[in-house]
Amino acid sequence: MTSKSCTPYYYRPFTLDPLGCDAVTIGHNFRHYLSYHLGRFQGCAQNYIYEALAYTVRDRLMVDWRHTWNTQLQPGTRRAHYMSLEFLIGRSLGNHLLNMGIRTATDQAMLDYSQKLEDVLEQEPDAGLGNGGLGRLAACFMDSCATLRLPVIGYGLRYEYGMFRQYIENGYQKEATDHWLQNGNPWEIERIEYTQHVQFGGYTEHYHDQQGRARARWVGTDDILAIPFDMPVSGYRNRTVNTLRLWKAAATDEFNLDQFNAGSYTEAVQAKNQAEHISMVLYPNDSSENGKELRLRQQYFLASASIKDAMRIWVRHGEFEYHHFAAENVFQMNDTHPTIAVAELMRILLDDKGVEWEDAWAITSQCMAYTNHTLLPEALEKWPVSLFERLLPRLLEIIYEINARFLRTVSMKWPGDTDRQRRMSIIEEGPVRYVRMAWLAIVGSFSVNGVAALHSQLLRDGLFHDFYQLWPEKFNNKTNGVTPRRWIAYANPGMTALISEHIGDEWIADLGQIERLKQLVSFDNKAFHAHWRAVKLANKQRLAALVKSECHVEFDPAALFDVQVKRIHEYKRQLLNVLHVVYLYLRIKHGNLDNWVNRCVLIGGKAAPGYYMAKSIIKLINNVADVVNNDPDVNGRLKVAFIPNYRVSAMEVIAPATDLSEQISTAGKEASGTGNMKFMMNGAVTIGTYDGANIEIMDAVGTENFFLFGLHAEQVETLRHDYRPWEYIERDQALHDVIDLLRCGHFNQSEPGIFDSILDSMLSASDPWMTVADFRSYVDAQHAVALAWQDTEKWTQMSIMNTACSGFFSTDRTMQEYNREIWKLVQPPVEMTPGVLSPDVE
Ligand code: 26Q
Repeated sequence: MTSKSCTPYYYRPFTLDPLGCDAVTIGHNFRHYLSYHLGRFQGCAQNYIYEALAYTVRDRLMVDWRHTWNTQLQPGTRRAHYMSLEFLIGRSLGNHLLNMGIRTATDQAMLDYSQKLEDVLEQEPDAGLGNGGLGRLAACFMDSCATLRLPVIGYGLRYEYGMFRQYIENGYQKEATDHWLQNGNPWEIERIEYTQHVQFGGYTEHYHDQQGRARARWVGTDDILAIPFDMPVSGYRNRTVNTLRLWKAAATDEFNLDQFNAGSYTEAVQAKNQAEHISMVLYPNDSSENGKELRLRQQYFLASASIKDAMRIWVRHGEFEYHHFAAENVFQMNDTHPTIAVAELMRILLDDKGVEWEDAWAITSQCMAYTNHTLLPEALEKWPVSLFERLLPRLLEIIYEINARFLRTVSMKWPGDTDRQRRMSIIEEGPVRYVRMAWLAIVGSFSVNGVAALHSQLLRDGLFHDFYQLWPEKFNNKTNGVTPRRWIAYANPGMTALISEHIGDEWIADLGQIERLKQLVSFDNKAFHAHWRAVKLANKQRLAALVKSECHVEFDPAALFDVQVKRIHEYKRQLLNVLHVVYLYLRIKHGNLDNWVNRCVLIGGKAAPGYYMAKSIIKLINNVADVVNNDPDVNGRLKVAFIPNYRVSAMEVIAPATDLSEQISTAGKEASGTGNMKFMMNGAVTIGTYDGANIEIMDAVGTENFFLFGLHAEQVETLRHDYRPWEYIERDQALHDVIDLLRCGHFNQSEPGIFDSILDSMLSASDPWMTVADFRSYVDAQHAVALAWQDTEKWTQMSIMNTACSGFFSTDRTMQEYNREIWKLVQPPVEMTPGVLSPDVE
């Protein structure tokens, strides 16, 4: 017999009073936080206003967050775990306000406090926990999973320092640290109670257990604590709040105690610092950083803590029959970075849970899935065996065993084909032996996907061909997307209001509906077209103000805004863009102004700190900008600016203001691209090569609304055998003049020779990026752009068509495909939770 009175008080369920979401209550709560929690009053620094407001908003997520979590932990619920070394989240406050539908009320609450919400939002530092596309993709995926109510948990690292801050000095990139956590992070909740231990170093012992079975244990290790910090991921107006769990590294107490007992206080503190190094800094995507021990430590730290956490949750909530683990858990590995998870899950099953190899392998290879994000062979991760041996000895043993068994499969299928065995081996043999992480990922996963149709095709035909022949059923494509909440509804409120006025607002959570804009494309919708242009113009004014303050360059909002923002890399060919700028400059100098269109060229992006060529390209862009912007002959016809410290919050201003989106990579090199999709959604027209998701963008929007140019991937590969860049220069006077002007030092009068390596590589027969081969075709396409721009009405139609055809590129579609074909999760039933949010009034 149980009665209410004998229930321990800590088990007694309680309900939370719903928090009001009207302006008065929000304002009241905000002032409460500011004064009673932060101890600040009227007239305090702006960042406290932001912080108090963030807590106010977070409170309003809490009930739904708890409810979503509990729902997802129900026994029998299959969950996906998105494992990624990067989550490029950007800012959170404005995004939550949008998702919760309380922006208008919050606006008013801030006005009542004599604050503009827009200014408060600007106080939030970007969570720059990623390099670029791959990291931002993870953040967009999380957004869509919450909106689709899919039980997906994100697992990542809580870097103390995110992506470096870039500033420009004398045209050169300089790096500064990004201590984004300096003023605390109001969105995170530390959950010390779910701390995990992660082992490093030590050695393995082999023994026989009581049943006489051969077993292994990993001993003598230095353990590190992994402390989880949870960030809420709100869905769009659906009462769902998913979780992004980020691990922070800390020293174990035992570790410290040993040292303290030995009387070495300072050494103990040092050891603590060492341990905390693991989650200290995000590695920039930098080939010079390849093979760095700390990076491998980060990878294992993430993989181990996350798998242990997933297993803890699963065991605690009902299951303990390990053979069922794969039925309820799937891990999606964002590139090879967390791939050591394959060996770690094997280790846990074998050594800790006593599962037999065959069963452990069946479980592991049924719950791991791998996404590839690159076709550049030099970017494939490999780790020296010697490093593995020292850092993760037990995992290396397991990898050897996986490899031995795998190579037996290979030799059964292709008897005697030793060359194939050498190619497919997870261990690369040679003077230095390496573990090939992509091979481990493929062998250990039931699904391997690329991120755009062409990319997945090239994986099957090229890089992964041997594996495709062995296991064709593993390979699939999942074309990337971006979240329309952040990239349209939040970033472009003017366009959002205009669209919703005409087709309603369901498109925000169902982007397929945006196709209905097509009915407004024809000439007779004059008022709509004028309104469309007015929105774009206002967005361009906003960007012009940013460019003015950041680059000290005046952009005329009436000019064509021609934009290329992305990481600086040779394959992305910012150089080709520069060649075109110099070409336009020469046209002005030569008075060749037929069909001239005024342009503002904006380029932005970070170069990896150790990537010499990429850094030279930034210097070149800045020097060209300097000459062009200060030449009186140019007279406002052409402006060039390099925007420093390109990041998520900068893109939120840039994409809505862009007319022309530059997607000009060497064909076959850009796996997908996602910036291309953000621009398209915001009504920019693309000038692009037949590469990555550009192809699918062009298919969706029609060739008449896309400026295609350049060699195709197969042509690039064919040409490579006999590439003679100088012949293009001899044949093309315009290209000749451009190269001559660069060569003679016109853009580096006081620094002779600094661009020689750039010119030499462009003119070399072995230039992998074939920049000059695409010059003529690019310039011709740019002429077509200029002609189209001159016809304002035609350009407006193209712009609307781009937005109207962008439905496919929502991550909602991408996530539905992952779910249907890989994860196979079920959405939990909708049921109302306590705590009523105000009805959406926006
Ligand atoms: C590797 C080793 C050591 C340190 C860092 C790294 C590292 C870090 C980040 C290697 C690669 C990355 C990021 C890669 C990336 O962003 N790839 C992009 O992924 C996008 C999403 O799928 C695609 O759209 C882009 O085409 C692809 O370039």
